[in-house]
Amino acid sequence: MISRIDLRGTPGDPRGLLPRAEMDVEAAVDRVRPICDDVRTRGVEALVDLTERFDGVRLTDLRVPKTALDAALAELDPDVRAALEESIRRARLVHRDQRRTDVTTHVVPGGTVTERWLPVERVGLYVPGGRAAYPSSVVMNVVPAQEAGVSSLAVASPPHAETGGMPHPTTLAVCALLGVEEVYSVGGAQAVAMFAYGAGACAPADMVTGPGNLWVAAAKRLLKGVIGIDSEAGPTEIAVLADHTADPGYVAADLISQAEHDVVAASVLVTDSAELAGKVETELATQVATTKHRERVTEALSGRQSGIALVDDIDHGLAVVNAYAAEHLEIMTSDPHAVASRVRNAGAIFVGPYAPVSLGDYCAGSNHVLPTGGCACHSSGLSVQSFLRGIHVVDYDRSALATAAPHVLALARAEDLPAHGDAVALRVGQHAADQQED
Ligand code: HSO
Ligand code: ZN
Repeated sequence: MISRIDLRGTPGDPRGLLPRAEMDVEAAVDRVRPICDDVRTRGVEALVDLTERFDGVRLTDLRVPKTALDAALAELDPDVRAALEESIRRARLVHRDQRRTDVTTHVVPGGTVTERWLPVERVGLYVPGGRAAYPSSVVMNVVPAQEAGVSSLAVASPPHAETGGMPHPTTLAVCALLGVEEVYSVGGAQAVAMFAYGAGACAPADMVTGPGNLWVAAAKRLLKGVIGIDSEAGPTEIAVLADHTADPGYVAADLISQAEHDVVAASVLVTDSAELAGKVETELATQVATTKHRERVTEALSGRQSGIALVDDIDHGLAVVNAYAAEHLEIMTSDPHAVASRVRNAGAIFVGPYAPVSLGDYCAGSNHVLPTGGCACHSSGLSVQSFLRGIHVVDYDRSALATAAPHVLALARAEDLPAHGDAVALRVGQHAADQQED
């Protein structure tokens, strides 16, 4: 079911050797433009009409009442509640440590630059409905925002006709658990537009985060600039770098775990052991046969974006996985820590046999919103940093300015922007500015 990709004896540039699924967000942008325009011009009325069109319910009030949030929490399965509480606790521990302190640099006597870290004021979080209604993702978005100090946080999630036009009850419950009280029954591109432009009771947000389908991704791409966005999330990916010491049952289970998300999910094993490759194929056949979502898993594993890549040795494997820049990278080798220390590109690294991706998905304390599609070579997963802005505070007195004056003048001349120089010379005197230059 899973194909083999033989990379042995290909010592050249490893980029592009592992195939990837493609998602055409650009094509969807034109489709969501009228939806977003409608929300911008007609506000709540447009949201009500669009919700009826796409979700099949005509709502009189888009805001979920607090009583519904509390009721959903009261009805939450106690085991799920305990798991979410522990997941939140661990995530808080990790994300609290990501907070930044302001740093002041004394550049010259009397001249300082301070980097002041301030949270984004208002964040809208999109939570998908349907199959991808993951309470764990609500935790992964809300916790870093809260730890960053975001003071206003609103959630939007599509309503379900069966639940009286409310979002998924577990989504409501986890919002209550996290202390998020502003929740809207709005989904799709129109939810992103609501956060970007504001509508009715929902004030415009500075930033929108959270996973979503193609339409949500397209709306984020379209409205980026009007509103800040997190990274564009593509289908999930797992790469496992393993040698002959790896447990084939563990490797197969982990490949299946991410394939379970989506028919276009990518599950890739990179190994220098043909023996392990064979055993993993056998394990996959056995485990897939009994896994609940075997149809989806089979389609993902047999897709061109998944495969077992054979490499010459672990060094070669490292070059291949670094070039691939997987969202999740597991290292299952005899010396996983040493190998992990040489990874340059990955959304998150899972070291050794006891750190499967699904631990990170739910309860490691790490964030599971990670760069996909190779973006790990330039981007990070969601963190406190995602919700902070570093503002430079420039504080110079007259004599400190005088030390910079000739340099400002010289660069202003070089760029033919003499008024830039004049603004400095006016303060320290043209003579002083020129003199410093000599
Ligand atoms: N593996 C997914 C996140 C997730 N898994 C949510 C389970 N629920 C993308 O990193
Ligand atoms: Zn997952």
